[in-house]
Amino acid sequence: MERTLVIVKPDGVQRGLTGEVISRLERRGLKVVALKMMNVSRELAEQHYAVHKGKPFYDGLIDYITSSPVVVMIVEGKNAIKAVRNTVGATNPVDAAPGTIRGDFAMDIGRNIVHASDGPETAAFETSLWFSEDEICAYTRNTDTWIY
Ligand code: RTP
Ligand code: MG
Repeated sequence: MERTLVIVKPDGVQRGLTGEVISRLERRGLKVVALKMMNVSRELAEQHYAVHKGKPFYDGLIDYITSSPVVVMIVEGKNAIKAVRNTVGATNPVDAAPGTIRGDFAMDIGRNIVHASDGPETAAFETSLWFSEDEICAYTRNTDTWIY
């Protein structure tokens, strides 16, 4: 089982798409094991987006992610990192396939609704950056054997 970090970004929360995002992940068969709403401090935003420091869009990205509350969660499943990235769709919504979250609900690369970890190292770093161990629930659902 893999765990990955998913954030419903400020535009997703403001547009009332939090439930839609969670619902799509849950219906796919992924399991939410941690979940909270929060305001993002600049310090946390800068740690989360450290790899993008110095890029032209960095300052705007930090302003955006700290502008209004986010809903952040850890999602678990077999190959969860890849499964979530594929459900979210391409970074630029105009390139995202219809049927993906970004392809169905977004228009602009700077307002693309969702963040999802892009690989195993990033997922490990991001899940521990946003959540403490005691905020994560390990549990069995009685539907799990119908998914795998
Ligand atoms: P995310 O990290 O949010 O899941 O998105 P991603 O992996 O698909 O994209 P990434 O390359 O990590 O970029 C992080 C976020 O920065 C914004 N961005 N703007 N050229 C631009 O204006 C530009 N490029 C990236 C997007 O909000 C992207 O999700
Ligand atoms: Mg990324």
